[in-house]
Amino acid sequence: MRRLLPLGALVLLAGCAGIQSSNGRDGTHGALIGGLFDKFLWTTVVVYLFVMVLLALAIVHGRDNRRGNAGLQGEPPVEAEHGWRSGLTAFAGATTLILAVLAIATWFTDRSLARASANPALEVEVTGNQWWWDVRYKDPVSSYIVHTANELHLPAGRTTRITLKSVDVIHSLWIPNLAGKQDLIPGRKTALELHPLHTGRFRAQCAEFCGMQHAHMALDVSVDDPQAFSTWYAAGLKNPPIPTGGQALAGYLLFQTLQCSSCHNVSGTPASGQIAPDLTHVASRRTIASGTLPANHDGFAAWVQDPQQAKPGNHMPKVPLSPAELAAVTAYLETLR
Ligand code: HEC
Ligand SMILES: [Cu+2]
Repeated sequence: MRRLLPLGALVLLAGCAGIQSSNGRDGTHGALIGGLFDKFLWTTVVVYLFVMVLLALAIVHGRDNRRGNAGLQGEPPVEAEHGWRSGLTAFAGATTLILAVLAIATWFTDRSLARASANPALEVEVTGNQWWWDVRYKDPVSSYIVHTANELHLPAGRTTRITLKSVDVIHSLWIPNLAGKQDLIPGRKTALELHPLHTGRFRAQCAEFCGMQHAHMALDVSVDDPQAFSTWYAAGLKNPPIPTGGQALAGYLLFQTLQCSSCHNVSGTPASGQIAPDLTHVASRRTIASGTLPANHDGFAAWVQDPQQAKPGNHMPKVPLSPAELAAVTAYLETLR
C-alpha cells in the first residue's frame, strides 16, 4: 500500500505534463480556465478545511458536554441561542460572499476569454470523420487554401478560429494544452478559438466516443513561430513533384489506376477523391491514420499492405497488392512532401 501511493500520485500527475497535458497552460484560453480552476480549488480547499475544523471542535466539545450533564435536556440557555443565531448569520454571509467572489471571477474570466477569441488572424475548418481529421485553412482565394489531414499547424501568439463540422457522428476536439473541448456535431457548425502562447508540439484527441477506432483518433498539433508557419503554409500550397522514373513512377501510376485515387486527393494529379485524408503532403507529416503509425517508409508499407491490421474497422479497405506493387506505392507515398 505504501508503495502504491506514490505510484498513484505519479499516474495522476502524468496528466499535468507533456504534449497532452490537462494542465493547459500553453494557450491563453487554457491558462485562463486553469487560473479560474485554481481559484475555485483553493477557495473550496480552505472552506473544506475550515468546516472540518469546526466539525472536530463540535465533536470534542459535544463529548465534554455530555460528560458534564448526561445529555441535552430542556431548552438551551438564551446566551447559547444568541450565539447560534450570530454564528449562522456569519456563516450564511460568508457563503454568499465567497459565491459572489467566485461568480465575479468567472465573469472576468469569461470576458478575458472573449477578448482572447476576438479578431482571429487565421480561420481553419476541421471536419471530424470516423476516424480521422480533415483540416482546411480558409482563404477567400481558393488557390490559397491549404488542405491537409490529421495535423494542425498554428502560428504562436496569434488567434486562430477553428470551425468544427462532422460528416458522420459527434466527435469532440480537445487540445488540452491549449484550450477546452468543443464538440463536432453533424449538420451544425461549432467554433473553437485558440491562442497558443509559445511554440511546441501537442497532441489532441477525440474526446467524444465515436465508434470502434475512437481511441485512434489523435490530431498532431504544431505551434510554430509565425515565420516557420508561413514557410509551412507556402509549402502546403505547392503540388508535390510527379515522379519521373523508377519505383516512385510505377507507384504513381498504380495509385491512379487502383481505387486509391477515388478516395484520396493528391493535388496536381488526377487523384481527386474527397472522402479520405488528403495525401498531397502526407510524407511531411509525423504520423498517419490519426497518430496510429509513423509517416515514414515502414508506416506507409504497413498501412497500405493492410490498413485493417493497425486500425481494425477503419474505412480504408485492404487493396490487394503484390510485393512489387506495394513497394512501388510505398515509394510513391514517400515522395509526397
Ligand atoms: C474506400 C476508400 C479508400 C481507398 C480505396 C483507399 N483509401 Fe487510403 N484511406 C481511406 C480512409 C478512410 C483513410 C483514413 C483511415 C483512418 O485513419 O481512419 C485512409 C488513410 C490512408 C493513408 C493515411 C493518411 C493519413 O494522413 O492518415 C494513406 C497513406 C492511404 N490511405 C493510402 C492509400 C493508398 C495507397 C490506397 C490505394 C492502394 C488507398 N489509400 C486506398 C480510404 C481509402
Ligand atoms: Cu471519437
